[in-house]
Amino acid sequence: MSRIRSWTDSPSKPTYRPPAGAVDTHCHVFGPQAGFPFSVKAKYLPQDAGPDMLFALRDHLGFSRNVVVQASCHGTDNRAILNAIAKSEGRARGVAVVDPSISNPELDALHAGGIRGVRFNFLRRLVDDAPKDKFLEVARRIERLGWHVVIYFEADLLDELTPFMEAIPTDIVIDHMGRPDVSTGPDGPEMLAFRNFLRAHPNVWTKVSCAERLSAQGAPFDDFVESVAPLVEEFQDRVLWGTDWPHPNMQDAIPDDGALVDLIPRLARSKELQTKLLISNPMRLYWPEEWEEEQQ
Ligand code: 0GY
Repeated sequence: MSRIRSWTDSPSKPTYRPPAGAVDTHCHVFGPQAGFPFSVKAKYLPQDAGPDMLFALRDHLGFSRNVVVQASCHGTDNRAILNAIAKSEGRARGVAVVDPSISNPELDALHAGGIRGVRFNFLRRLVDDAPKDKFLEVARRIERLGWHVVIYFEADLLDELTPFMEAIPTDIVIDHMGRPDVSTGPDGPEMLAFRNFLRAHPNVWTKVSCAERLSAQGAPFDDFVESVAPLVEEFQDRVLWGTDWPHPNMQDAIPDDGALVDLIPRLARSKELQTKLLISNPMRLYWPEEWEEEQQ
């Protein structure tokens, strides 16, 4: 497998300036491979995109913090994201992918390293298996740490996964809204099904991210904006935003990260909504102690 490159080295400077303290809640690191090898089960082999590059992009885009999500190419070896968190000077936290047989002391060590959630990935093109029964056991075991569960699936699985998600005792964050078809507007069948799911499940949050994957039209992503802005308004206390840098598997349509940031004021159409999306919501989930202290 040859190593692919799915990001640009020269993203534009966004016109929109995120408020001070803004959090990019969905990004990854790839390696660097010399220190942090990819999994033998990886479905893609990316070029190195390590913490220095991530933090340079964070600063360029005007963000303050990152939530680094374990990418499938690193399997259940979380050392690359732990390395990024350790180098961030307190400005990154992480979401791990764990082997269901992980011990409690190993979970405690991940917590000490800045991990605040586990990710369950149901995309067949990214992982070989997704054992719901074992995931559920993991979800029950991480509850004591105050973590949440991040789930990545595509819209055709929403109904099938609903009983599984209802059995999870913690908060749940759904990556990229469960990848709905945004081309049919906010009340198109998949967007409506997802909004109804959020209405019925107050412990479920979502990332309103990945216009570049979900838009049928491409930049400037009008279909995505039209479908997603009403969701941001309705669920304003349960939405997060992220760049998805370094955009795994997007080598044939590499997005401009600056243009993605410029979507934020179109999705969250007031300063108040932007503050919730970029600061209050992610801080409550990933830096709760710091957030509570700041509120006093
Ligand atoms: C994303 C999307 C993708 C990849 C991964 O873990 C991963 O490899 O999440 C994808 O290919 O859709 O959220 O980064």
